[in-house]
Parts: sequence; structure tokens; C-alpha cells
Amino acid sequence: PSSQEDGSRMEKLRQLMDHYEPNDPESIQRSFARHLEYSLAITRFNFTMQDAYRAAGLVLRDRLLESLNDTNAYYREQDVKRGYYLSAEYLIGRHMQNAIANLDLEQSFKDAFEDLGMKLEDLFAEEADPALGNGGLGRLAACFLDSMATLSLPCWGYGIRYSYGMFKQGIKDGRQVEEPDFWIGDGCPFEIPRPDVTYPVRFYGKVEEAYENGKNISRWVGGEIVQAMAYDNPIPGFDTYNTNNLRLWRALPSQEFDLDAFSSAHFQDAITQRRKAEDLSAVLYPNDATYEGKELRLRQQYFFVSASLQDLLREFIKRPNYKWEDLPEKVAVQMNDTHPTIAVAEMMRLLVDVQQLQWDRAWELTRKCLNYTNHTVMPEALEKWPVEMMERMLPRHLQIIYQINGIWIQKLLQRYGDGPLIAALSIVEEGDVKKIRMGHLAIIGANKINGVAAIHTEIIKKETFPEYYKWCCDNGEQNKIVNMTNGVTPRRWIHCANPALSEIFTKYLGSQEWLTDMNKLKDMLAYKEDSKLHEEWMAMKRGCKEKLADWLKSKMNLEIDQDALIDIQIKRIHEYKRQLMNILFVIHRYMELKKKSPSERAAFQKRVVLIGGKAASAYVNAKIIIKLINNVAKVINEDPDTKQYLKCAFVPNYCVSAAQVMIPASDISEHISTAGTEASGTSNMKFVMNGGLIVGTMDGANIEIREECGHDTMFIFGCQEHEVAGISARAQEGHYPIDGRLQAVFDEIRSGKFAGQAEPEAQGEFESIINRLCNIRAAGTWDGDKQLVQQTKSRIPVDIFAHHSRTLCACVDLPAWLR
Ligand code: F58
Repeated sequence: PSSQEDGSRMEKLRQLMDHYEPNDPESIQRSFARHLEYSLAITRFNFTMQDAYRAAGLVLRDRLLESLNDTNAYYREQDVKRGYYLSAEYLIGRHMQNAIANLDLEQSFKDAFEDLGMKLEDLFAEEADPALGNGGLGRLAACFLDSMATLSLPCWGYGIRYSYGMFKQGIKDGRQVEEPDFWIGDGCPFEIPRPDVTYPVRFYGKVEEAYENGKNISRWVGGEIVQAMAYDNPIPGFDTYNTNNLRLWRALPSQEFDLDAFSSAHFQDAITQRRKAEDLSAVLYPNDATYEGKELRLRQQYFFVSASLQDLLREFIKRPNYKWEDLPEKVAVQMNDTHPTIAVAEMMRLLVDVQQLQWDRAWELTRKCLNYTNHTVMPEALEKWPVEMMERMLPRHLQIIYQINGIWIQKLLQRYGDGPLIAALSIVEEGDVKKIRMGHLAIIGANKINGVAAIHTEIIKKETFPEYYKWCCDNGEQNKIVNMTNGVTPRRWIHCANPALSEIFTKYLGSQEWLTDMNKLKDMLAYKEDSKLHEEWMAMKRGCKEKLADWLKSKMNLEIDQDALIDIQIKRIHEYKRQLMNILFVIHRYMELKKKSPSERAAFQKRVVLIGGKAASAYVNAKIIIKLINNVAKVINEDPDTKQYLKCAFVPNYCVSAAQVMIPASDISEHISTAGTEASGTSNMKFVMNGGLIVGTMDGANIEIREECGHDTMFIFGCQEHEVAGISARAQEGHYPIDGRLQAVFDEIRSGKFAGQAEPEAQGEFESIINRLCNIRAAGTWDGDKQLVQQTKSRIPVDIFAHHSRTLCACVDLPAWLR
């Protein structure tokens, strides 16, 4: 159309759209009926709760689109600096309740749906829990999205729209079974497919050198091209009109079926090609601590990184009078762990090969824009990709990495001369299989590197990247490695998960400001001795326990005594997180109870121990621990002498929505990793925010939470990080005596009490696990040493991300009986 036609059409549309969707209950009902009837083609006289959820989701989506579009227009108009969070994982959890709260629609929605005879909680329960992440690292990314939107920071997330998220965990005969999680089902009402936002992403092929316009240039050609298509997920902030975006990429074949191939003998090839493209975004790798050196994993990483960088550079170029020198003032990219760190080479490729910038200039811009968060203390848990694989899949990137490394090594040689330091700092690891160290690429290509808790950041400097830290110190760049302790969003973890507690805080503090400034909770200390608050507090806890009891009954037919102390450990199952130690303690407690007379037993604090978490599918030891927990639970829960006083259960399929029910109900929670192994932990923060007490080791963020909340709100035990190596060395030499109580627990397990002749295989497994603890290598039965069992860690951003909401909070003192 001519620009005149364009103008009048725009004007007409503007008049038609001169109002936003109204938010009163009646308008919400009208919009709900319209979506049921017209968007979903379901009659409003006969619909299911699932239909109602979907229609209500669309009602919200309309409103989210308004604020998303306005926010984007505002960012563009203000020409603001943009932040981009690159993460292969987002454990976002359910959208609906959070979106209603953040859009300030709680009352209208409640009125609208109650009037139609529906409870909001029932609608919320219909939503699939999108689990596009493994654990802490993915959930952290989701919490940051919420915080960034709430702080009105112009920051988007980029990731992968996996068709299958984290597997669903079932328990059969006490063992974990994995079921695929096709979370998209009939479609997610909150996402916005953008068929118009697609980018080509190339794999394989070769590099051609050419001489053009007086310059040597490299051209990456051939291979195969996959299309990345955007799916947008609006992320509304709380108490702000600001709405950000989580843009997830789906892989599609670059061409539709070639009809000739389709009808000829190549039919199978055409299908295979198509499927190969779609495989890219099909499933999330379900490992939480180790990386799998699988080709598909590197393909996934490059796929989403390339699409994201192309997208954000396109946005930069759209700025009026953009200048490349301004890139670091306008763009900050945060790399969440090593998964997106191919971004260093891709940014260089896009700037040098596509935008034709000089190498040095491109390198300066790249280094100023990118930042890297480390989530692991173990050097061997950092990703390394075989050179051979990279050469085949990303030949141009390998060239770029070699060039970056060549310049870097020259610098090091000038500073230190040749020696072992050079090999330690090189991006390329020599050996039988030559590898590219992605952690090294990240630290060399990043502006700032951060750890995720104070202790973790110190470990990064001293143990994970000591040579690099030396280089920083020798070159006056001590501040290159910084600490940024993790945080979590109180909107989801208090306001949505525990509305009764949210009401208490708001009532006593006089406003909802604490929801965006957790420091305000310190004012609750004024009511520390207030018996009215204590009463309300205990009523709140009782309510949460009732909800948990109903949930456990419906999910796993477990009945719990709501007067018991609720003791919870929920996180990925891992040896370093020590669920095994927890269950050994449960056995000990059980044995103590058994020894007592009935009247003595009555003096015991009643306790319900709940343990939940998924084990990576190939992680044999973790799976044995799940089996042990289930077998122990069975014995204890069926024992008429003790079941009144001690109950234990493994809660299947731990996920974000399960955490939202369990955390508020806890009296105590277990964060008991070996000191120095848990980078931060984030559920520790969520439990504390809900008034729970922590049983923990001096590890990760426990240490800072303890400082913030007061030493008397945490039960600390175990050795400190600097003592671990000595103990371990002494234990290897057999100089570490086993406590008699622990020995008794081992004997009980060995006696066959929890498996025995009925399950000889399980008995063997249980014994093998104990043997390992005692440093006994039983011939033939033990394969644990061969497994890749590594510890990982996590963190948050720097630069413009530095303002994330602080969530370590003061907690109100609890009644003495809990201590
Ligand atoms: C976790 N890491 C840390 N990694 O273990 C935890 O201490 C920390 O609080 C959290 O990050 C957030 O900083 C973690 O979840 C993974 O799941 C990776 C998934 C992909 C393979 C490697 C581990």
C-alpha cells in the first residue's frame, strides 16, 4: 500500500483499538466466554475445567500482549540498554497464578470466576508445569526473569522451546521410572508463536577463503540449514506495567518437503532430514551435574545461541543511527553456565564475517558485551567439546577459537614465558582427544565472571580457575571475577505459594512493598513478641500443612499427622547433596524409637520426613538411593510400634508446582551437602522465606542466609570446606572411625531389614552403597567409580543485572517447640 493508504489504515485501526481490554470482573467474564466460543470453538454451555483453563489463559494473554507490546515500544523509543539472558534451561513452572498476581488481577479474576461457579485454584491445577530445565540453574533463570520484569529492567531471556521437558518421574516397586513429558499437549495458551521471526542456523559445511574488496574473508558454506522460529512468552513484572519476554526457539526444517523427493525413492531421506531438524529442540538433556559429550547437545547449544545473537543484533541495527562502538553501551549478554558459551565465537563470526568488522574491533566489542556465570566448583564438570566434533559441525567457529587462543597464548608467553601455566590457560586441551574448554573460552571472552554465593566465588578463584585468577591479579584485573549470590522471587515463593503468609506480612507491614523490597521484612521483628502474630503465624502454618496433607493424600495416598514436625529435603538426587545421609539418619531415629517403651516413645517429637527429587536417568547410585528411601519408608510406615511417631516418604515427580505446596508447610528443611560442593542452593532461600528453619552445612548460600537470619535460625553441623580434603585423605588411609550409631545403621541395612531375601538385587545395591561409604571395595559388585559423578554449582549476572532483588530475608522467630 502507498504511504497514504498506510497512514489512513493505521488511523482507522488506532480508532478501533482505542481502548485496552478492561479488567473489571464482568469484562473478564465476557472475554472468557468469547475465547471459549470463538478461540477454542467450544460451546459455553458445555465445557471442561481444562477448556476453562485454556480460555482463562487466553483472557490473560490478551492483557499480557498489550503490556508486552507497549513495553517494547517504550524500550525502543527510549533507546535503552538491553540485557539478554542466554540459558539452555528455564524451569518456569505454571504461568497462570503468577501472571494474575503480577498483573494485579487477583480480585477481578476471583470475582469473575467465583461468580461463574469456578475456583481459581481448580483452574490453576489444570495447567501443565513447563519443566524446561533440570534443577537450580534452570529455576534461577526463571526467578531472574520475574525479578528483571519487576525491576522494570529491559531484559529478555532466550532459550530453547523443548517439546519434551524434564521427564516425569514415576515410582514402581520403589524404583524411579521415567516417562516423557510432552508438556505442550494441546498448546500453551500463554505462548505466542512468531512464524515471522525466524533465523537460519547452519551446521557442518566448510569454510572458503576469498579475497574481496581488498580483504581476506572467510565464508562458511554448504552443510545444512535449520530454521529457528521464535515463540514468545510474556513475563509480567509485579507492581509495574513492564512486561518482558522469554523468547524460546523451536527448530524447523529450512524447506518444506521437496515434492520430487517426496514421491520418489528419496522419500525416506526427506523425512529423515526433516526429523533431524526437529530433533534439535525435541528434548531437554536430563542431567543435572554432568555434561554429556553428545553431538546433539552441542547442536542445541549452537542453535539457540546463534538465533538469539542474530535476533539481538538485528534489534541493535534497527536503532536509529546505530554505531558499532555503542554496542557495549546498548547490549549486555549474560551466559548462564558454559552451555551458551559458543556465543563468544558466534558473536565474533557475526561481527567479522557478516558485519565485516575488523578482528580487533570485534573482539573488543564481544568482550565488553558478554558475561559468564559459573555454576560449578568442579573443573571436570565444565563442558569440553572434542576438536574433531567442532571441526565437523562448526568449522568456522573452530577457526575463530584457534585465532582467539593464538592471540591469548602470545599474551601469556610475553608475560610468563613458556611453562605449565600456558597449557593450563589454553582454550585447547591437548591429549589423546584434543578438546575445546568452554569454561576457558567463556572467561577469556567475558567482561565479568561470577560465582553464585560468596564461598563459591572464592572456590572459583582458588580451585576452578586458579591460573586465570592469577593472571587477573598480575594484570590489575582482580575485579573480573565477582560474587553475585543467587536470589529467588518472593512473588512466586511467598505470595503465590503461601497466600496466608503474604497476607500476614502485608497486614503487619502496612503495604505490599515487601514484595519488591525484601529488606522491609526486617520490620516484622518489631512484632517478635506479639502473641497475636504468633497465633496467626501458627494458623498459617497449620493451613499450609493441611494443604500439603490433602495433596499427599491425593497424589500418593499418604496420610500424615499434621501435628508432626515436617522435615523436607527436595532437590535433584545426588551423592554430594547427601539424601543418603538423611535416610541413614531416619533409620537411626527409627531404631532409637524401637528401643523405647511405648511411654518413652510418646516423649519423642513426631516427625514426617519427606524426600523428593529426580535422578539423572543414567545415574545408578542416585537411583539406588531412591530405592533405599522407598524401602525404608515402607518398613517404617508399616511398623505399628513407631508409625505414630515417625513417617517417611519419597514424594514422586518433584517439580516447581510440588515445591509450591511443600515449601510453605515445612518446619525444617535439609541443605546438607558436603561443604564446598553446593555452589549456592536456592530452595534454602525459599524455605527460610516461608519461616522454615534450616538443617544445613557450611556450604553455598547457607552461610550467607545464616548471617542474614541469625545463627539461631539454622542448625549447622559438619565440617567446613577447608577440612574436607584432610578428612577425605585420612578416610582413604582408614583413619576415620565410624560412629557407633552409624555402624548400627549399617548393620541394620546389612541384616536385610530393608530388602533382604525378598529383593536380593536391592540388598546387593544397598550394601554396595554402604561399602562405598566405608571405603570397602567389594569385588565385582561396584561400578560407581566408573560413573561420571560430578558436582556442579550456579549464579547470577553482573553489570545491568546487578540490581536483582535481594531475597535473603529476616525471618520471624518461631515458637520454641520447633527448635
Ligand atoms: C545449580 N546447578 C547448583 N546445574 O547445583 C546450585 O547450587 C545452584 O544454586 C543453582 O545451580 C543455581 O545457581 C545446576 O542446577 C545444572 O542443572 C546443569 C544442567 C546441565 C548439565 C550440567 C549441570
